[in-house]
Amino acid sequence: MSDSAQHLSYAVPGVSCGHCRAAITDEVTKVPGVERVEADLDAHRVDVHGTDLDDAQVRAAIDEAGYDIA
Ligand SMILES: [Cu+2]
Repeated sequence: MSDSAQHLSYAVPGVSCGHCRAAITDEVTKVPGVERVEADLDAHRVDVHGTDLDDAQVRAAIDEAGYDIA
């Protein structure tokens, strides 16, 4: 019974268009436990939903996509 739904939120100033959204979604969905990635282009924010998420891995994936977290 280790399942625990989680929601992590990151301020990512560089997220500004559909390309950014696709690049980040591609990378972050590879992280174990991630079920859904939402990139808000106006708020420059990335929301990650899943179970047993590893914050460090999600941050690394956003970095791998080429974006800095504020
Ligand atoms: Cu873009």
